[in-house]
Amino acid sequence: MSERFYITTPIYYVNAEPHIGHAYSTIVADVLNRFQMLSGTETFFLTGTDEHGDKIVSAAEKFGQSPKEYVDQISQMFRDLWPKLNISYNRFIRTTDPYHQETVRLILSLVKEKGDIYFSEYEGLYCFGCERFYTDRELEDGKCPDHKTEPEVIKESNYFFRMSRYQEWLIDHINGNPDFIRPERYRNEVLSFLSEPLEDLCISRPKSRLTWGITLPFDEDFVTYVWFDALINYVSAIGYPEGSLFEKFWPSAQHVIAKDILKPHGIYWPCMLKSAGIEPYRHLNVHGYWNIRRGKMSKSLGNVVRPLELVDIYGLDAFRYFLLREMVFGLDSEFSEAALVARLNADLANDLGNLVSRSLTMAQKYFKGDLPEPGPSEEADEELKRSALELVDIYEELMKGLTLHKSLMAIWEVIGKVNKYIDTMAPWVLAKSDRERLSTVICHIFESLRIIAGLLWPFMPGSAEKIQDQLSLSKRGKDFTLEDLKAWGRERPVRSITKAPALFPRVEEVKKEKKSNQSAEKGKAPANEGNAKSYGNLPLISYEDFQKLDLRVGTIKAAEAIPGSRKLIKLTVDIGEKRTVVAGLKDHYSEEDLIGIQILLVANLEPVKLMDIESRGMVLAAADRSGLHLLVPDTEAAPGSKVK
Ligand code: ME8
Repeated sequence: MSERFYITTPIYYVNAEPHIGHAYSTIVADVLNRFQMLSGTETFFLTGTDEHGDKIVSAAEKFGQSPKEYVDQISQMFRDLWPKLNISYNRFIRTTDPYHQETVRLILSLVKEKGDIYFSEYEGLYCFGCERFYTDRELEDGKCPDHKTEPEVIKESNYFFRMSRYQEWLIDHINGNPDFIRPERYRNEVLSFLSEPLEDLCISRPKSRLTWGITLPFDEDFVTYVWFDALINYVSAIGYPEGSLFEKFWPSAQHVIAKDILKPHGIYWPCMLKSAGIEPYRHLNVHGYWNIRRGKMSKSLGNVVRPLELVDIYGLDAFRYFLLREMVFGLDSEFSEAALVARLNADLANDLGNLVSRSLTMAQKYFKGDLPEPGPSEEADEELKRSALELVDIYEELMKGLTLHKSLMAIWEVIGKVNKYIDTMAPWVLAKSDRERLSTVICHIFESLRIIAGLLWPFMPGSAEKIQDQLSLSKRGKDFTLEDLKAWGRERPVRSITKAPALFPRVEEVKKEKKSNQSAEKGKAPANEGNAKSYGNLPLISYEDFQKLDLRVGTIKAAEAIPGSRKLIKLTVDIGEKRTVVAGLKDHYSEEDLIGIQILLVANLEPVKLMDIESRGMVLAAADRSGLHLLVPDTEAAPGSKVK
């Protein structure tokens, strides 16, 4: 194992607030980073935000802000989120940071000097969502595969990076380093892409069209293409070319990304590095998508899951555990709150939580919290010890191979074995008949738990440290290296063991508690009692008034832009009967996004004429700073179902 480890997440666009997809990549990087710490490696963990380009300008415009005001605000949302998810990064980079901009200009100059940049006129199909040109071959039914929109034809003069020059080198590099891009399916995808001639990359945008970017060092009239700018963050953040961190950490660089940005990372970036005379990164680790109801979670589809809402309800470590246990690294996963609850109750509350709690109770009850020395071992004790020690090696292999869910499965197998060992050894019987055996059994339980807690730390740092504390161990977290974990029987509790509250309350209890808190709040200031006639400035309505509203579930059958309108879309909605509804959604959703989804409709509003079209209903959506979010049933309901 190398002694250094450098891990990065994508730098996220600041055109939307963070969702669980962003949380997942960042938590994975955190887990891998913490695992390396357990291996005694010196690590560096980078994350940040990608702040230039068309997307950001249009997002800022929507809120009537300047790009700078806007990026400052959203970047801060990402920065504020990570500590709440217990992400222990070392640096947060922003592409608007002056040092980054200087490095981009330096690398552009190097690549130009090398003869790898030329000026040319180009006409191509451009997707504004992706901020890149597409070839016909890459489109699906003439549309961008990610945004499902038709790209626009753009003709302009620009600077190009001679990427084609590095095609053969890259194929050889990937073939010579089979784990350069992993898992294998993504390596194959990149190789398959490289089996066709590689086109050069357009790396500039004329300032006549876009000014929010880094000015090219060799032409004042152009800014740098956002991907050429963004990828360079991975070296600028550690002080390329001369910083000591760069020298120290770059040779061990690993990136974590999802499959949406495989091409820039698997093709553009190695070619850019090669051209600039920088060694390629070590590994590109690519994971799949979190989907919701079989569609990718995305802002434009309005189906994002916000991490902090889940953390508030279920607790941080249940959230981290669920993401890491549920997704097979590399494949897509379907997110469902019900699955999260099931895992929390079964794996965390039952298996792990109960094991810790019954062990602490026994230490208390039989030894007043002071663990004795173990007596001679029997076969069953040795077997448990073997399983726990072998787990450390198995875990190490699985973690190195990125099979994070299997590492957790291996830990849970041993948790199951310890629970079974307790049932078979029946310490409650030994307590009456054989105190020496009881000591041996309890010590084996505690040693196994010590190993389990240590291995859980990268996944659930908070809970692992709590368990280490409850076991009265002298060290916490990364101070227990894998080597330490294997030293069976060496650590002694540093103080008496006491009982502790449940680590993972079952979820019915969480919900009950939430409810009772809410009613306690209500008790303080009952909004609908006494003289209260309003919430804030809004007058209260009676239940009868509310009942006058006819709210229905509708399925959108068709969506068409209305010529001459910037905001309106004409929808055909099935609510048991077909309704035409005109809705101001164009700024937030494309027509393609809307077709097939279910919405909630106010079905008994008086018809109104908008752009000469009679609209018979109103679509419900929530509005916040980030835009509009359509309200949708959480599972499919029959069109026309009444909302109660
Ligand atoms: O692409 N499932 O930024 P971005 C899993 N700025 N992961 C997801 C996800 C989902 N549904 N949605 C997003 C960019 N992600 C560029 C990156 S890097 C030099 C520049 C995660 O904000 C995943 O890591 O669109 C994905 O690759 C990344 O967010 C895209 O983030």
